[in-house]
Amino acid sequence: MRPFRSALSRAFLPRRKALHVAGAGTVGLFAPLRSAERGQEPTGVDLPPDAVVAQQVRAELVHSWEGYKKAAWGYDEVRPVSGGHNDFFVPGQSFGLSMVEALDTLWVMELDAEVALAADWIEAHLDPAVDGDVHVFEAVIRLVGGLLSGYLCTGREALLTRCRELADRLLPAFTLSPTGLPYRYVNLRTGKVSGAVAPLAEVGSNILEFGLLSRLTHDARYGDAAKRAYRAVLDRRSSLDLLGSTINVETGKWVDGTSSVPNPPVDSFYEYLWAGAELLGDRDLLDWYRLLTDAVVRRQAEHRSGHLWFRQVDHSSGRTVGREQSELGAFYAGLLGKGGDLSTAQDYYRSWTALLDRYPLLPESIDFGSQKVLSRQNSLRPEYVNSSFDLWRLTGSSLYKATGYRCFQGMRERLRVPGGYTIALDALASPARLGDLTPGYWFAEAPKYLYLMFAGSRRFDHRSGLLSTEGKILRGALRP
Ligand code: DMJ
Repeated sequence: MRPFRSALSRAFLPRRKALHVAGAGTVGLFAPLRSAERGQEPTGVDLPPDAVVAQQVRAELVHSWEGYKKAAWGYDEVRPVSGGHNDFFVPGQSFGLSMVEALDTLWVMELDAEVALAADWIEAHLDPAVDGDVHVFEAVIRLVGGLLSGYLCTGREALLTRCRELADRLLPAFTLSPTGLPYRYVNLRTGKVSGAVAPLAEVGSNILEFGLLSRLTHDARYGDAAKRAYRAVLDRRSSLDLLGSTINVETGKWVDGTSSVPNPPVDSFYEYLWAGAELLGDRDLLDWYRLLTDAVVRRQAEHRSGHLWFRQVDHSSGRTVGREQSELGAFYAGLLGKGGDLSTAQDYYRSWTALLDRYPLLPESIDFGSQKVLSRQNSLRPEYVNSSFDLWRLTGSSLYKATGYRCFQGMRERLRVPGGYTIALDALASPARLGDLTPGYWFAEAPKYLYLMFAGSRRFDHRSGLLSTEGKILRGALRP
C-alpha cells in the first residue's frame, strides 16, 4: 500500500521539536520493548493472511449486529448478556443509535441488505424532536455524523434530511450561548438549553459534522457556529498556549484549568482541529492545531522507563498536576502522525503496545508515575486500533496491522458472548469479569478500522478517506 499523506500534511510538514524529557523510573507496569516495537518490522508475529483477518473481523461484526437485531432492534444499545437494551440519550426514548452507528460499517463490509434494513428503520422512526435533554456532543458525533456518513455511502437523501432536522434542533446550544461556546444539553422539542460547564472535547468536536453539513446544504449556520466556538476557546488560551479542561459557556471562564491532553474530557477537541483543516481546508484550524500541539508536546510529554506518556499540567503555570493516562488517549498517536510528527506518534504508540504486551485487554486508565492501574475496566474502546489504522495508512508498515490484530484478538478471546460483544468490568481478572453492554461506538469504530486495514475495501479510498472521531466516513466513500 502506498502511504497515505494528505495534501495538508504535505504542505505543512512539521517543524519537529525536541521533546522535553523528564522523569525516570523502573519498569513495573509495562513489558520491555520487543524488537518489533523498536520500529522494526515484526518478526514471528502470527498474523494470518489479510483476507483471512478481514473475514474474521467481518464475521465478528455480523455476530454483534445479529445480537443487537435479535435482542434490541429499534433501541439504542443491546445488553448482550441479559438480552436487554439501553437508552443512551433519554430514558424511555430511542434513536436506534446502534443502527446509525453501524450504517457505514455495514456498507464498507458490503452487507447491503443490512444497510437497507437499518436505513429504512432510521427514515421511518428516528424522531429528531424528542422531548428530552439530549447530550449535544454525543448527538453530533454519533447521530449527525452517522446520518451524514450514511448519506454519503448510500446516497439516500432522506438520511441527509433527517440529519439536517436534527442539527437544526441542536443549534440553540450554540446560538443561545453568550460566548458562542455550546451548552451541553438541549431539549430537542422545546429548544431549552442546559449544562453551562462544558468539557473541551464537547466544545470543539462539532466542526467536521457541522462544517460538512453546511457544505452539503449550502447553509453556513452549522459550520459558522462550530468555528465560533473554537475561536472562543483559542481566545482564552494561556500565555503558554495551553488550554484548560472545562469551561463555563456563559462567563467564558475556565472551571478546570488543567491541560489534560490527550485524555478525556479534552481529547477530540485537538483531533478536530487537524481533521477540520483537512476536510474543510480551513487554515485557521491548522494554525491552531500547530500552536496548541507544539505547546502540549513541549510541556506535557514525559519519558518513563523508555516509554512516552503525557502528564497533566496547569495550563497557566505549566506545573505538573497528574500522570494519569486514559485508554481514550491512545488515539493521539495517530493524530500526532497525521499532524506530521511521526516520530513522537510512533514513540507514543509503542508505549501503548508495551501495555498491550502486559494486558491483552487494555485497562481503561493507568498512572504512569506510580505504575498503577487506576481502572481495570475495558469498554470495547477503539482508540488503540484507531491509531494502528492511522499509522498504517501513514507508513504502510505491517507492524501496525500486527499490533492492531493483537488488540482485536484480545477482545475476541475475552469479550465475545453468544449475544455479541460486551464490556468488561474487570479486564485484568482471569477470566475477565464481564459487564452487559455493547456500546454503540463498537459498531462504528474498532471493527471498521481493522476491516479497512486488512480488506483493502473497494468502497473506501485510502488516499483521501477521512473519518470522524466516531469513525464515521466523512470523505472517501466510493459508491459503486
Ligand atoms: C467514541 O465515542 C469516540 O471515539 C469519542 O471521541 C470518544 N471515545 C469514544 C469511544 O471510546
